[in-house]
Amino acid sequence: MYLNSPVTQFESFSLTTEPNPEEVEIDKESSYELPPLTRPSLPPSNNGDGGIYLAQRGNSLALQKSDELQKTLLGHRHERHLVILQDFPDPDALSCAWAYQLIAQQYDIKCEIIYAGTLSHQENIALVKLTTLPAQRWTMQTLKNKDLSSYQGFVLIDNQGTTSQLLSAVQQAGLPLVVLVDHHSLQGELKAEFVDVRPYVRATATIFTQYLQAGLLGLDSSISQHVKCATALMHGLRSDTNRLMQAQEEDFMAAAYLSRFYDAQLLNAILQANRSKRVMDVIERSLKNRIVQNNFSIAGVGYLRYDDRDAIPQAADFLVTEENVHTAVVYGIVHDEDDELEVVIGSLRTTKLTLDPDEFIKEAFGQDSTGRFFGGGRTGAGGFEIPMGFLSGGNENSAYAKMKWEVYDAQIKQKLLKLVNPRDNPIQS
Ligand SMILES: [Mn+2]
Repeated sequence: MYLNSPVTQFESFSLTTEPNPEEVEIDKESSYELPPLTRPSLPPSNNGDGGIYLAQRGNSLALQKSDELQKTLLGHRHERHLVILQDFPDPDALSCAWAYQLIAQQYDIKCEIIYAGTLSHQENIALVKLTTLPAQRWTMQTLKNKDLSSYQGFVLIDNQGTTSQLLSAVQQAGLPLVVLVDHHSLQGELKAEFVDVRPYVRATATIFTQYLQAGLLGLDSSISQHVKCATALMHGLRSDTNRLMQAQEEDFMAAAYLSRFYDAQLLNAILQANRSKRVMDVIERSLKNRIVQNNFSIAGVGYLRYDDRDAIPQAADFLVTEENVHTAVVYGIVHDEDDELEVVIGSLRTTKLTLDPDEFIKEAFGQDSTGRFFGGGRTGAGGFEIPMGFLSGGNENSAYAKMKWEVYDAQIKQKLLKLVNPRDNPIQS
C-alpha cells in the first residue's frame, strides 16, 4: 500500500501563501545556455565538494538522474507546470516541490505547487507560514474556475498520483506528466518523460538534495529563499526518517550537505509549533476512550473537523508511549463541511518490530468492492480511510449522529480485536 511518511497518505494535511517577495530574478536569456553539469568538480564556492562526494560514493545514479532531469527541463523552457502533491502534503513533499520550483525557475518554467486537501499538522502549517513556502490549495471547486489549458504539463513529487484528487482532472485536460520523483514503491503504469523513483531512499528530500549537490541549483547562503528551502528540506528529511533514526547513509549525507545552508533556529521554530486546542481535545478523548488489550491500545475519538484530521495520528503517537503498550490505533469520523462528506480515518503506531502495519491493516479491514485496500502502512506506522458514502451527513440530528458513530466504532473495534485477541468476541464483552 502506498504511503507518505512519516505521516501516511491516509493521515497527512490549507494554506495559501502570499507570492514570495523574494523570488529570484532569472536572466531569461542566459538560462538557455546553462552549462552541462560538470563533475566531479563543481563551482568551488558552496557546493564544491558535493560533486566529489557523490563521485566518491559512486552514486552514479544520482548524477545520471540529475543530468537527465536537466535535459528534460531544457526541453520545457518557458512552460507553465502544475506540481501536484498528495491531498494532505507532508514536509517531505512540500519541501521537495519548492526545491523543484526553484530548479525549474532557472529554465523559465513557472511551477505552481498545488494540493487538494488541507494542511492539518501544526508543524506543516508552521513550515509553510514561517518559510513562506509557495504551496496553494486547489479544491475541486477551485479547479472548476481554472483554465488548465494554460499549463503545458504536470509534475508529481513524493507521490504517484494515487493520493491526489487532482490527478484525474489534469489527466482529463490532457496534460502530460513531465516529471515524477518519488520514494514510494512504483504504484502502476504512469508514463512520465522523466522518472526517478527510488523506493529504497527514505525521503524524497534526499533525492532532491542530491540534485542540488549535483549542481542543478547552487545553493547560496546569502539568498534567504535558499536558506528557507534548505531548512524545509532538512525538516522533510527528518520527518520522513523519524528524526533521522531510520535514516541511512544517503540520508545522512544529504542532511550533512543541507547543514551548510539551513537555519537551525527556523527549524526549531517549526518544530516548536503548538497544537491547537481542538487537537488537544482529540488527544484527551483518545485517552479517555482507549481500551488496552494484549499490549494494543485502541481508541475511537468520535467526530472531528476536516482541518483537525491530523489529530488522529498525533493521538496514536501519544497512546503508543504508554507502558506495556506496543501498538496504538486511533480512529474517528472526519467531517468535510464543504462537501458534506464523511470518512473514517484511522492511524496505527507500533514499536513492535515484528508487527507489520501494512499487513495488519490490510488484514483487519480488507478491501472495498473494487479490490482497493482501505489502508496500509510502512515501518512503524499505518493508516486507513473508510468512506461513509450514503451514510454521510444528517448529523443535525444528534441522536442519529451518535448512533452512526456507535455502529462504526463497534465495527472497527470488532475487526481490530479479532486480530489483537483472536478468541475474544467484543460484541459479548
Ligand atoms: Mn516522503
